[in-house]
Amino acid sequence: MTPVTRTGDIRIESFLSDTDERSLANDVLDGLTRPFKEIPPKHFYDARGSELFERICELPEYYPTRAERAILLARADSIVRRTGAGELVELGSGSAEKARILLGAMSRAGTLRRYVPLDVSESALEAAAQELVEEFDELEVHGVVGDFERHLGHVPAPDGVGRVDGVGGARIIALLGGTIGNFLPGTRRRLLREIGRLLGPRDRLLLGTDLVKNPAVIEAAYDDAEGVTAEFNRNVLHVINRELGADFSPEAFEHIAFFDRRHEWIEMRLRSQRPCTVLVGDLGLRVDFAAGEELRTEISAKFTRPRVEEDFHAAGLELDTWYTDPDELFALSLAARA
Ligand code: SAH
Ligand code: AVI
Repeated sequence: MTPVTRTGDIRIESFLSDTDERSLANDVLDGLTRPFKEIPPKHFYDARGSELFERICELPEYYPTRAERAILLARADSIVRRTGAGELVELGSGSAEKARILLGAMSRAGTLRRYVPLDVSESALEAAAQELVEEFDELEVHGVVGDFERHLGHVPAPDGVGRVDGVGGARIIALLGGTIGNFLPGTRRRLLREIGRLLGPRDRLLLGTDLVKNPAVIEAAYDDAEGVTAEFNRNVLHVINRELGADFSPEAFEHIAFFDRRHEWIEMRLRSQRPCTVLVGDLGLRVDFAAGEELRTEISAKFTRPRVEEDFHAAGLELDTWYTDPDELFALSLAARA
C-alpha cells in the first residue's frame, strides 16, 4: 500500500519503500563492481545532502541557481500568460524556491490551483509543501515522494480537466536547476521522452539547462573555496554506510571536479587517497580501491541552444521559447510535444 499523509491542503504519497529505497543497493552492487566505479547522483540527497545542496546554491561560486532565479523573476509572468497554466508539476523539486516564483505568477494571473512536487527527498518535499500552502491561500499541494526515473506514472492527472470553464487545466511540468544535465545523453533523451508523455496539448515542459562557458568558471562552481561541494560529494559515502552497513572512511576520499571539454560536462569524483578495502555489510560485498582510484559520483552537462533543440527533437518535443539571463550563463526552455 502507498503511504499517504494528508493535512489541510497537503497530500503526500510515497512510492519509495524501505527495501528498494532509491534502488541504492542495486546501484552500489552494479556501480562498485565495475572496472570504472560509479554511483548515480540521486543518492546524494538524504536530509543532510539536501541541506548541503541548499548551501551550495548560496555559494558565491555556484552561479546556476542565481542565474536561473534571475530568469524566472524576469519571465515568470510571461511564461504563465503564454501557457495559461494553473498547475505546476516539478520534478526534483528540492526546496521549491524556484517553484515559489512560478506559483506567485500563477497567483497574480488568477489561475493558481495546484503544485505537484516530485522528489526522492521526503524531508525537502514536506518542508516545501508546508511553506507554500502557508504562503498561497488558494494552493493545493499533491506531493509525490519518488524517483522520476521510475515513478512518473504516479504524477496525478491534471487538476481541473473537464471543468466547463477550462480554468487550471493547463500545466507546466518543470525540471529545473540543470538536473537534466546529471544524466548521460541516452538516459537524458529517454527521460525527456517519458516526461513528454505526460504533456497534454496545452501543457508545456519548462527545462533548466546550464550553458557552456569558460571551464574555469564551471570548475570553481563545483569546487568551492569553503569545501561545501566536497562535503556534498562525500555525503554519498555516508549514505551508503548508513543505508547498507558499509564502512567507507569518507575523509580518506578526495573531492575532484574537472571539466571534460570533449563531452562538455563537469565530472565530480571521489579519489581514494590510499589503498583500502570497503565492506558493504548488507550486500556481503568487498570492494577494493587502489591508491588514487576514483569513483565517479556525478556528471553535470553544460548545453548550447542547438544541443537542447537536438535533445528535444530526439525526444519527440519541440522548443517553443528560449530564455536566458543577461550573461547567458543559464537557459530556460519552454517546450511542447512535437
Ligand atoms: N530543482 C531544485 C533542486 C535541484 S537539486 C533547484 O533547481 O534548485 C536536484 C533535486 O532533484 C534534489 O532535490 C534531489 O533530491 C532530486 N532528485 C535527484 N534525482 C532524482 C530522481 N531520480 N528522482 C526524483 N528526485 C530526484
Ligand atoms: C542538481 N544538480 C543540477 C546540481 C548540478 O549542478 O549538477 C548538483 C550539484 N553538484 C554539485 N553542485 C551541485
